[in-house]
This record gives sequence, C-alpha cells and structure tokens, in this order.
Amino acid sequence: MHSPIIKDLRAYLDVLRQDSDLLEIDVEVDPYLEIAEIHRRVIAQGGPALLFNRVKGSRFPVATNLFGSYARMALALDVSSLAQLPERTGRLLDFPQEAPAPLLVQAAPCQEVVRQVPDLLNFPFLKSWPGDGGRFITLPLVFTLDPETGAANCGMYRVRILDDCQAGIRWKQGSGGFGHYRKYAAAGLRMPVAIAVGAAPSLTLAASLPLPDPFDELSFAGFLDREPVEMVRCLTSGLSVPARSELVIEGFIEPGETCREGRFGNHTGCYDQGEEVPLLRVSCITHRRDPICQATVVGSPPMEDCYLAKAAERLLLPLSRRQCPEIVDLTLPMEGIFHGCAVIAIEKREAGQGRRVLETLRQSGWLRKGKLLVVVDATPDTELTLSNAFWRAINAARFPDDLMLSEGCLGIDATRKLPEEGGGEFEELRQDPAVSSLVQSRWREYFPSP
Ligand SMILES: Cc1cc2nc3c(=O)[nH]c(=O)nc-3n(C[C@H](O)[C@H](O)[C@H](O)COP(=O)(O)O)c2cc1C
Ligand SMILES: [Mn+2]
Repeated sequence: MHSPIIKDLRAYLDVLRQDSDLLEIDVEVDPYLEIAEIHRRVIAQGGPALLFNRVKGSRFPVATNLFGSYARMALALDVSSLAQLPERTGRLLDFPQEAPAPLLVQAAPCQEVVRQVPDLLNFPFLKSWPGDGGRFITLPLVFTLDPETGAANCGMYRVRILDDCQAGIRWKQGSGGFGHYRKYAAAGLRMPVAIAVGAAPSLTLAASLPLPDPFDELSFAGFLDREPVEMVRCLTSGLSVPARSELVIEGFIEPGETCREGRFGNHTGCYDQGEEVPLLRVSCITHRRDPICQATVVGSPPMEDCYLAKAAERLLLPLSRRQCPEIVDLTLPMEGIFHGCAVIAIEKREAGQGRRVLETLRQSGWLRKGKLLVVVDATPDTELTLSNAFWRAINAARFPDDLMLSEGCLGIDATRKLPEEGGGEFEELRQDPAVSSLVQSRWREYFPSP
C-alpha cells in the first residue's frame, strides 16, 4: 500500500499542490536575478515551493525550491520523515537485486518537440547573482557513457549557457562525468553528452549522490521509486535519457575544446572564479510540449541543496555502517556543504577505535573527501544533534593527541578515552531511579495547580 509513484516532475508538482506547498506566481518575473532573489527570500522564511508561470524572455515556466524543506524532501521521496531513509538503503544493500534496471521505451514525453536548430537562449535558465558569468542550469542531470565499458553515469554538474548552441560543463575531478571525459580525451574521441532538466525527484537526488560502485544512479532511483526508470534513446547520439524529463539538451564535446565557465556565486557564500571546462556543442534540443524548467539557487546555507544533502546523509548512512559497524549515526552540518564536515557517533568498546574509524572513512567511501570529521560517542536515546555533538567533542577531545591532520582533512577523535588510552574512569550522570520516581510521583505536591 503506497501512494502513487512520483514518476516525473509534474507528478511531484501535483503532490506539492495537494499538500498546499506550492505557490504559483503569475506576474512576469525576470530570470536575471529577480527569480533568484524571490527564491532566496522564500527559503529564508521556510516558505513553499515556487512555480513562476510567466518568465520574461521565455515561453516556459520555472520551478524552484521544490526540495527546500525537510517536509518537501520527505514528500519527494514518499516517506513521512527522512528518518525512514536509512532503512531503505539498508534493504538495498541486503537485496541489491531489488534495484530495477532502467527500462528503454520507444516514445517519450521529453521528445514531443524536437528543435533541430538549438536555441538555448529561449529557455528560462537563471542568472542568480550579479557577478555570475552568465546563465546556468543549476539542477542538470548530465548523462555520459564510459567509452570502454559502456556504463552510464548521471551526475549533477552545473552547466553554463554560452549562447544558443554552446555550453560549458563543470564536472570536478573525481566525478563520474570527469572520469568518462578523461577517457574520451585520452583517446582523442568526441564525447556524447545529454543533459536532462526536470525529472522525477528520485532521479534528481540520485544525480547528486556520491554513489559508490556498483550502484548506478538509475537503478538507485528505480529502487527508491519501486519501479524502473523509463529511458529513451537520444536522437543524435547513443545515450539514453529519462523519458519523462521536461527538457533534454543533446550534444558533443570535441577533443580539446574548452571554454571559461565562471564566475558563479556558490554555497561558500563567494564567487567561484570558474575554470576552463569542456565545451559542449549542442546537436539538438528536445522537450515536452510545455516544459517546466526546474532550477535552484545556490548561496550561503541553508539553501535548497542543503536539504538534498540531508536526504543524502540519511540514504548513505548504511554504507558507512558497512564500512565501520560501530557507527550508530552521523550528521552532516549544513554549513559543511554536503560532505565537507561530518560528525560520526560510534559505540566505542576498545582503545583506538575512534582513530580507526577516522582512518577507515578517510581511505574510501563517500566521506573520504571530508574536511572535518569528528568522531563522538553515541548517546543512547538521544538524537545526534550538532549541539549535543559539539558538547561531547569539546569536552572529550584532548589536543593535540586526538587530532589527525592529513592532506586536506582534520580528523578529531572526540570519543571519551578509556583508561588504557590515558583517560580516566567515566560514568554517565544519572539520577538514582528511586529519587527520580519519588520526584515524579510528588510533582503535584511541589507545584499544586491553582
Ligand atoms: C545543486 C548542486 C550542484 C552541484 N554542482 C556540481 C558541479 O558543478 N560540479 C561537480 O563536479 N559536482 C557538483 N555537485 C555535486 C555532484 O552532483 C555530486 O558530487 C555527485 O555525486 C556527482 O555524481 P557522480 O558521483 O556520478 O560524479 C553539485 C551538487 C548539487 C546538489
Ligand atoms: Mn556516478
């Protein structure tokens, strides 16, 4: 017994509408800065998802802030709370065969309209900050293939619009897209790329997840949806894209061709200066008859991407538990921008365990690039909050003994130290149960109601 599956962006918009968590704005707004500023103010007030129906210079609407709260992130993944997510990935780890392979279909909504002559500038992509180099696709699903194995990758890498038929793709070193790109470049081959905009929430989230092998984004999204993702062949390349997406940009990267992509106002609160990135030459654009362009605005936290990160945190926790079974919970502070910072609560039983967890997490897995990793003791019956973790950490860590400084990362073993680690005895503060129940039963005597 499940609610209907959210198969695409518009199905999700309907769910938001029913939940009265979508605000439609019908006056004309400008995709240059104005939409971003409205979005920023709404998210700061904990406001609803936004659908801008009349966007200056384009026939197509823009949807933003669709994931910008805990409630919406849960709604998007069809759970009543994000706390239910670890169980879902736990199940996937136990039964990987339950992740359905994507399904290739013949006819697709995303190909209702075909534009042989690319006209990127007719679409309402946003410029968010005054110093941004131009307009960007901020929630793109970038599809590539490994030229050696044929394996597909879907990653979220921002795309800079250069003109009607050219764009820059900024996939960082270490990302799936970059790995593919390097292989095409080394072989001197042109690289097909397809960019989907506006897809089912499960797919959008999967594109942003640092999923380790052997999980791929499409099967993972299919697993979350309990249904295979429907894919369709691109018209100008051998790639496949989600059939129910709103808009697809197909193109190629010619060997050696790059462009400058920045500047871009980022979640550090400052502009990325931008770098030389591969140049995408668009071969065609396809879309639904009435495509809705999903976008987000990046800036100082908490912004919408922070809630994607919180969902990622819950979904990836079981992976860390596989690495280190003593891990009970972990939390990624929003200020750490995704996995920049993690507080990891462990059940400590033996000397050196805190340091070993740090070493393991640094070696491999989705937290390996964290800048600040803090291991604390798990507190039974209390949720791992930042305040709680900070209190534990600042009191239990000994400096510099518990610091582990390595290239790019500060690890802190803030677990309480056992006697063999040079620590003292410790005993949790706990009231005498007899006194506790006495006070409980006499409460009315101390504070009689008037
Ligand atoms: C809103 C948003 C924007 C992002 N922008 C970029 C980006 O421009 N470049 C990049 O390499 N990663 C970016 N990421 C992070 C990647 O999506 C993330 O690392 C993901 O794991 C990439 O998929 P991959 O593991 O298949 O490479 C962004 C994530 C989000 C949520
Ligand atoms: Mn990947």
